[in-house]
Amino acid sequence: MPANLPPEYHKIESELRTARDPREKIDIYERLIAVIPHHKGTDKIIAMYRQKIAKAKEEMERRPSTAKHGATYKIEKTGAGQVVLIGPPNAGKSLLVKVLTGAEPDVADYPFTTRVPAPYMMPFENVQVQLIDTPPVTAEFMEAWFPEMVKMADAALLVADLSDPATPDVLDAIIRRLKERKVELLPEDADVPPERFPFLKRAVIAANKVDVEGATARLEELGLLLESPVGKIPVSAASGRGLEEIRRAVFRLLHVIRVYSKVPGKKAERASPFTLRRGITVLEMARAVHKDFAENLAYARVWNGAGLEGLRVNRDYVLADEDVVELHI
Ligand SMILES: Nc1nc2c(ncn2[C@@H]2O[C@H](COP(=O)(O)OP(=O)(O)OP(=O)(O)O)[C@@H](O)[C@H]2O)c(=O)[nH]1
Ligand SMILES: [Mg+2]
Repeated sequence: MPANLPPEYHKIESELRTARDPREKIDIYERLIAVIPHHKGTDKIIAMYRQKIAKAKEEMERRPSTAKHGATYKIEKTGAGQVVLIGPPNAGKSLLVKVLTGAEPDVADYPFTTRVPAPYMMPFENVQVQLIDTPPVTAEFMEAWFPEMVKMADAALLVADLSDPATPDVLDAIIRRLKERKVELLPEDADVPPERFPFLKRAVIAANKVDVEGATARLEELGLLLESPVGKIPVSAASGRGLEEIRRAVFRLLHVIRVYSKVPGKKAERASPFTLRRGITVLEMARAVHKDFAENLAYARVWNGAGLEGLRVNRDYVLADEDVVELHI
């Protein structure tokens, strides 16, 4: 073995002692290859790690676990919408979920901490959005069920790690990987026709760890280098900076509105809004409230922040976020 291996090599190599699954090992082998100086004296060791990567990949494919788990990873939707987190190892996905939801997913300073996807509820004003914390993905590994989970979700929150200089490439690789599975990530304002729902997902990037040294420069770099048109929000799950912006952006991705129904002579029930898709009409809202309502709907009255005070509207009136509606049958 050549003696001139850099100190990082030994540090990374020590992670192999606790590495349990093949994905994790592959990640370590790759990082080792990246830090080993490439010259004649290191050809053998690099070849050895390449072989180990190939072996670990075979092992992953042999494992029946992914196929078996496919069904159990269908996470039932609750709340105003389901948003899946996507990101490389150690980016801070779980810590973000923790601070946004108040739940306790496992957070640790080693990669591949999260092993299975799990849902948590994020409060936003008077609604709840379901966030799915997920195991990491890289250019090399994306488990078969992963793109399927993205297809079922309403939107995606991509988590970037600003402590990693390779972040633009890492993200582009993940985005490309999803594209190979026909899933495309779009900016927040994109319209998605219903028949394309599984394949087009609105997304936003949480550029995490803005608190670390050099993060500002990396954020700028991300803006310049990233091929994807998806918007970026600087955030620190550790310090709390940018969390409110993330909450708002996640809600906006869903393209839903909150509508309050009101009984004549009474106040609107602001604590329990109906969450409905953008562009919905009074008639469609009536149908969502109760199917008998829709059949017998005569007209509605609308109150909103823009000055409508009980204006009488017909069934084709298009509702907006925070409209108060009184249905008359
Ligand atoms: N400085 C700093 N550290 C952070 C921030 N967010 C997360 N971390 C740290 O980064 C490490 C990884 O955090 P996790 O939340 O476990 O990352 P993850 O993306 O869920 O990792 P995997 O589950 O392995 O994919 C932990 O040591 C966190 O404390 C941040 O905003 N700033
Ligand atoms: Mg995690």
